[in-house]
Amino acid sequence: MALERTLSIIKPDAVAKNVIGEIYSRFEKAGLKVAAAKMKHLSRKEAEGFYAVHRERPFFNALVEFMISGPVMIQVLEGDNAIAKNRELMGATNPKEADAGTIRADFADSIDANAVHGSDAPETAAVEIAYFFPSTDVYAR
Ligand code: IDP
Repeated sequence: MALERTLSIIKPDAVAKNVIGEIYSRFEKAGLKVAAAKMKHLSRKEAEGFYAVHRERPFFNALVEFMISGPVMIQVLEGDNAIAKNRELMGATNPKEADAGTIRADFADSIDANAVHGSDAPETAAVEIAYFFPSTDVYAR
């Protein structure tokens, strides 16, 4: 098993629903440790930069608007196979297709407001972690 780090974001809808603790609890029960964390209200520029790979997609503007609609909780998760494990906990992008018991099945309302973000590969995880955290703010667990 590979010890990995992944970037997780609890999106504005889930922060507004007051389920940060419930989501953290799922990370911890799955063996993922919080190695860095901060709450932040993203600027438009920050959200556009973070989702730059989706710039040409039809949902890009809606996604950026949503991500700046309120504060988000951003964390680095560390653990064995952290990237895949977090994606498993999150469930499918569209909550209607998410398996029962996943974060999106339980807390997301729509494909736009889908509660959480999680990196999808080691390369993107490294880029996304560095986007929000200087390496000195990430603590080996
Ligand atoms: P992921 O968050 O499950 O990795 P991505 O395909 O990377 O999904 O898309 C990033 C985000 O863009 C999604 O979490 C969702 O909020 C939004 N999104 C993706 N596809 C659609 C869509 O078809 N309509 C509206 N929003 C979408």
